[in-house]
Amino acid sequence: MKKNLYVMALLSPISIAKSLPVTTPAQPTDNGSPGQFESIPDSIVSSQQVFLGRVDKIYILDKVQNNPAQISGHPAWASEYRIGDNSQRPMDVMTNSFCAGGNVLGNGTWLSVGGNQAITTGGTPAESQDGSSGPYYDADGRHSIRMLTPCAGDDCQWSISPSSIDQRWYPTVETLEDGSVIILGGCRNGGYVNHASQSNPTYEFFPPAGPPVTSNILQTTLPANLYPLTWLLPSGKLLVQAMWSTVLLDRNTHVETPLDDMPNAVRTYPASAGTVMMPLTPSNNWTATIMFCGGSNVATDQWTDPNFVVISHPASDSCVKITPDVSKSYVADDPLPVQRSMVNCILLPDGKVLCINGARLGTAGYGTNSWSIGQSYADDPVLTPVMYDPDAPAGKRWSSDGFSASTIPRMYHSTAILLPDGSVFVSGSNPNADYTVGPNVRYPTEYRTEKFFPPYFNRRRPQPQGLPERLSYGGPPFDIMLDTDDLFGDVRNIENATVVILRPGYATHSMSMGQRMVVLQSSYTGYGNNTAVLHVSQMPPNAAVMVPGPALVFVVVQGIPSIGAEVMIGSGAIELQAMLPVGAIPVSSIVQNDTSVVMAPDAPSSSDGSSAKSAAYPCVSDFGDQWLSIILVLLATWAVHV
Ligand SMILES: [Cu+2]
Repeated sequence: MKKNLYVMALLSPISIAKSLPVTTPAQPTDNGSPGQFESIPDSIVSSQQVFLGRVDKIYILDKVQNNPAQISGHPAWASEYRIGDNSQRPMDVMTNSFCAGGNVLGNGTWLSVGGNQAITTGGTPAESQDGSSGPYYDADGRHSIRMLTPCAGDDCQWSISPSSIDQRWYPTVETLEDGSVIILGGCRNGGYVNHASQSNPTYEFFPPAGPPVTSNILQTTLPANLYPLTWLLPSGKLLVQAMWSTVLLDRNTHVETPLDDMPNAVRTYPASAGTVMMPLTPSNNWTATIMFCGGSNVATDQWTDPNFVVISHPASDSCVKITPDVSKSYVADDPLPVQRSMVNCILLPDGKVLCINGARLGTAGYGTNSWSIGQSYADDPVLTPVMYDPDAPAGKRWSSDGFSASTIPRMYHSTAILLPDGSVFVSGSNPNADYTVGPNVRYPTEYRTEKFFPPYFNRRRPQPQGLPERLSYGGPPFDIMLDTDDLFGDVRNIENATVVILRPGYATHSMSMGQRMVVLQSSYTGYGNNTAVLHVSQMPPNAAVMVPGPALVFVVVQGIPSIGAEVMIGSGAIELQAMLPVGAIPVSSIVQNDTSVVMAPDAPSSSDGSSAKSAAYPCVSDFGDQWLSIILVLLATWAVHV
């Protein structure tokens, strides 16, 4: 038996990873302290919408306003922020991206969808809507699809899609299995909340696939149904949550199946809860659970009541979860330690969720009311992040232990997004109709920008070798090599190592459209010299688990993530994705010494039910002399037995 194992090991084909382009992460260049904020250079436009376009580039969109940064002879309202040296360049996005939605197509092109009409100073409508009116020279953004394919150099620019959408302000954008997007909801002309006279209760697709389809939930959830909270589920249905209602939407038949009403608080804008799909993992069989935390308990008729003093209305601390492909009911989870509206919940590669920014009083939105502060509808900013640990016992899942507070209030129009080094980029906040700064402005147009460093940040990071640059749905497995430093000197740490695919998404208005994390199926072969190989399956053969397009891949050992590397999920094209048979991965084992193999107690088998028998074989040339010695030992053992 032993001999057969070794023979098969030696005759196994060299890892597929060796034949594909691979990347090897290193260590963070930043010396950030865990739990702390660090100031980094100011953004040149206020960060209302943000996404990570490449591992080294952040793209920021603002609304049209009098930003000092100029482009094409007018103020800029978009920019590129280079992560390595914090250099920035203004970008011309042409149409008014105020309160747009966004996401990434399966080919890696990012979209910023919808927005406001062309405006002039103070947000008042411009004389012309075609971009010919100063001082901002912006065109109507309400029908607009702005497109950007990120680039390594400085030559990529935003362009406007020739096909326009139905007029939408505050739409939601969710990417689908073929890499196209669905665009849902919004209103035609803005305002604090939606109204029947200007609601757009429909959804449509891009690339275009027919006229907009009317949606019942969007018709029946006025007024607090802007930016409907929407996730593609592994079943292929969409969870749509707006005001108190929840449905499963079948976008092919247009049937909406009601689920239970949302308890405790409104989560949609402008209540603006933090929302996140929890990691999809082999142990939960890639089943989606969505968490909603915070928001605001405002009655349906209260939103438009002239006596509603928004700024003194306390936010909610309630957290609930739903697993919509399994159950129609919400379940309560540990409440937030502090009530919070406008909170951004960020998936960290270790599977925890960092919730950051927001306010204890009031909601999103702004205006000139007797009670507003400046124009802010929110007050009492919550400055300390809080982290959710899904593996902690009930009652102990939230913690801010070791976290310092920021000094910068970040409320309406603030953002946060995960960076490849595992830190969080925190920027924006602007409850003002136009650029507003000054010593007496309590909640200004915010350019100050920070990084927040989660607890793992200053730990020595795994430097896995063999990370693929592309993943298929099903298909042959690949190998990732970890050396003794990556395993913190103990081969047993391979037992909890995971390979994580994480898409940070398009962050705006407390949402991260497209944010998702998938843990790949894997097994391992550990060696007596405290090195190991992870045998890793490709993506599960279901594009609704993780839609095609760019993402980050991390290897996490003992809760410490590597630096994230860029990986393309699927074909890189907007098309029906190929679903391949799932290649078997070997049974997990640790080779204790020269002559014995110890089988792990509950080694995984491949998802097609077969169980591989061979140990895998590391890439010699990629990994150095330690593997050569292992091979020589194996050869010697084999020779003795033969
Ligand atoms: Cu907004």
